Parts: sequence; structure tokens; C-alpha cells
Amino acid sequence: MNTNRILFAGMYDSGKTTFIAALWAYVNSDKKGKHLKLNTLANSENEYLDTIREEWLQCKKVTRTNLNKTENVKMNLLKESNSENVILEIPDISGELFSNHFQLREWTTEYDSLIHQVTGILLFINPNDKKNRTEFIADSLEIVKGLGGTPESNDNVNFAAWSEEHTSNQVKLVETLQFIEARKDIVEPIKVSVIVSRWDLIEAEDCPSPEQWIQTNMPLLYQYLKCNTNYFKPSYFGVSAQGCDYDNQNDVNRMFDIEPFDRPFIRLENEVVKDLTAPIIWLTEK
Ligand SMILES: Nc1nc2c(ncn2[C@@H]2O[C@H](COP(=O)(O)OP(=O)(O)OP(=O)(O)O)[C@@H](O)[C@H]2O)c(=O)[nH]1
Ligand SMILES: [Mg+2]
Repeated sequence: MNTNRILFAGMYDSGKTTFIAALWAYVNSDKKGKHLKLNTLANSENEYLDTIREEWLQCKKVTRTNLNKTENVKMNLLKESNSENVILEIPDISGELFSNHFQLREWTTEYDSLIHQVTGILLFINPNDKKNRTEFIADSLEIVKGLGGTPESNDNVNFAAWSEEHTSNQVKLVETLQFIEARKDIVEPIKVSVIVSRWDLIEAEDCPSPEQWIQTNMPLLYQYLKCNTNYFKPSYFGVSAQGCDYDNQNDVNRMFDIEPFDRPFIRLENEVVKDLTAPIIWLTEK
């Protein structure tokens, strides 16, 4: 038996709970050729999982995770490739907690023991969050010029005092990883599946690969992962766990016309697969 304790890390609204809901629907579905399937309901039955799956099945946004209540999710699964028993333990943590760690520079003993047991990380990024898009100095200078200022003068630029709230997410995510590296005795690099969520929305932008998206928009995070391969081993995925934007009723109607397990899709480097388990399977492989 192989127990995988996976940390779903990511800021608020980055798609963590939706992914768990879609994964639970997938392993319970009668999709043919599943890479992960339910082994037994023992150790898997969980009211929380059923609630979020029900919301997902009805194309409703899943309930936001409560800052003070981490939901401990456990799935007892079988890997199709080698019939290996895989237990997934995924604490569903509110994104606000990661911001708190960054701001307060402290975490609970409960989280600390979780970090010591973690075997892999799914790092979620919401591409629609403007704190995930780099603001280039060159663009700011263009704006200053447009407002009638000169690039040399700062007359039209209002500098705000530093605040956690205005901090770019990539700074916080790098800190999340650095904290883990500082607290954990890392012998083998920890695998990190970097997930650009809501891929259905950005694929319309004639998108490069998920890796290129991170490289362009979150260069600090990208460089940190590139330069710390003794601690972390990244792989990049574009994930649509819903399959569409729930704010667009036409898209939602389209979802109701197909099997729920066929809604999500994953963008790999060069191809799209209809299998939500890809980032998990990659983590569980030696
Ligand atoms: N378009 C689109 N939106 C998505 C997708 N997955 C999640 N979302 C939206 O992203 C928002 C946040 O999703 P959650 O799964 O609750 O995010 P979270 O990371 O668990 O958030 P916290 O619990 O607050 O930390 C919701 O409004 C979802 O509808 C997707 O595949 N496509
Ligand atoms: Mg959540």
C-alpha cells in the first residue's frame, strides 16, 4: 500500500476545492479506462466529498473553504497501470491560510506535522487573478507617458505603502515553498504539479503551454523552481476542472449535455487530455 499525502497549496480562489470535487466525481464514475479508481469505500466515505461533488455535478460553484476548518479528505484508490493501492490524503485548506503564513511568519503545529508527512504538492494558480500577472515597468512607463508625464518623473505614479494584500501571489507562493524547504528534511526532491486552473478561460487567448504561461506571467516562481531542483521537481499542467465558466449559461448548458466525467480537461505541454488524474499520477510515480 502506498500512502500519498498531497498538499493542495494555492491562494484563495485558485481552484483547489473544485479539483477535489471533480476528482471525487471521476473516481466514482463509470468512465472506461480510468487511471485511478475507487478501491473500497472504506477510508473514503466522506460527507464533505459528497457535498462538493454534488455541487460540481450540478455545475454550481463549490463552497469556499473555511479558514478555520481544514477538511481532511481521504480517498482509497487503485492505480490502473499496476493495481497498486494508492491512498490519497488531501487536506483541503483555505487559500487564506497560505496568505496568513506569509504575513504572520508562523503556522500551527498541525500544519507543521502535515508538512513533515507531505509526499507531493499540487500548486494552484488562478490565471484570472491580476496578482498572478506580472506588471512590467515598461508598461507602467507607457501609462505614465499616456497620462502626460515623462518616464523620468514619478508625478503621476501613486506609490502605495507595502501591504500583504497588494503583494504579488508569486512572492507568497515562493515563500510557501521556501518555508516547506526550511522545515522539512528533503532527501529526494519533492514533486510539484504546478496547476494553472481555469484553463478553459485562457485557452481562448491562443495560449502557449502551461509552462510558458508561468514563465511569462510568474517569472519569480518559475525561476525559483528552475533553480531549486535539489528540493523541488516541477511539472506544469493547465487544468479545467469544471470544463467551462459557470458564469456563462451557454457553456453550462453544454456541460449538461455531456457525461460529467467528460467535462474536465487537462492541457499538457503539447496535447489536451480528458483525464483529471494526470497531475496526481505524475506525483505518485517514482
Ligand atoms: N472557468 C473556470 N472556473 C473555475 C474552474 N475551477 C474553479 N473555477 C472557479 O474558481 C473559483 C474558486 O474555486 P475554488 O475551487 O473554490 O477555489 P479554492 O482554491 O478552493 O478557494 P479557497 O477555498 O477560497 O481557498 C470558483 O468561482 C470556481 O467556479 C474551471 O475549471 N474553470
Ligand atoms: Mg477551497
